[in-house]
Amino acid sequence: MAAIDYGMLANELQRAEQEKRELVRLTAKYPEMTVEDAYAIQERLVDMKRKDGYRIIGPKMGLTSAAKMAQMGVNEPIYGYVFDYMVVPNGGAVAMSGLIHPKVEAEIAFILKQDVKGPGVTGEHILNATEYIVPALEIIDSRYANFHFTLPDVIADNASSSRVVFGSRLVPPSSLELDVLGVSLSINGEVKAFGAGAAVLGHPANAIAMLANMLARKGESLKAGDVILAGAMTEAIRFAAGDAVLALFDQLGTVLFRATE
Ligand code: OOG
Ligand code: MG
Repeated sequence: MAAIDYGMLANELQRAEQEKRELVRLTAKYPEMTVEDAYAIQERLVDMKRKDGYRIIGPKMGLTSAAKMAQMGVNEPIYGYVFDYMVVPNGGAVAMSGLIHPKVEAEIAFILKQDVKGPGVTGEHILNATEYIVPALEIIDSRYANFHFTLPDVIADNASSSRVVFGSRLVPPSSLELDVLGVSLSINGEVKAFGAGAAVLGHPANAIAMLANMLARKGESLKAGDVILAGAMTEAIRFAAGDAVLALFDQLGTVLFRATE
């Protein structure tokens, strides 16, 4: 059996993103790949992006809702990293020519005012350490053909991170009840999906707590100023050039982009 070369596989994933090219999932060739191997590949990929001069906005959680786990056929949450080059202004354009086969999902993001270090972190700790809640649309773009992957594949691929649009309204968490906060996701005025905060591990703060506890395994922590996506509240929806994509959040306002050629 071939040994797994983390650096080489990270490089393949990086090139697939840059060249907008689909890859066959890594586990087709390396069926023995573990979750630990996959995070080691992700770490190499993240290092490559940093060496290219890109900055991390924050880590993100993925596959934190039943809707997403069922859609992707995967049964445990994962994390990845969102970089500055992925951020699109609210109301801005997402060019399809820069992407492979993107999908969009509605999310809640947390902006921390304090560092948070696991293990033992709870949702309540997270709410106390949060300065603002901000609504978001995440655009995911798996580098694997047809979004077909297993858990290690999607971890290695930085949890399909590709673009993100943040809303313009920042609200302190004390004035929100995030579990009952609802969202609808529409394309060209037609509602495609809807959900609520509770879809994300019962409460989106639980997803951020889980992230802090997962990062603690490698001695890392969440940092003040991090902007952290809690994971999709809805299933992910395909869109096409010409589409206007809008998320309408209770109390948090709208997040919107237009897909262009
Ligand atoms: C993995 C990314 C999942 C989320 O919010 O659940 C994710 C994927 O579905 O391709 O970002
Ligand atoms: Mg997501």
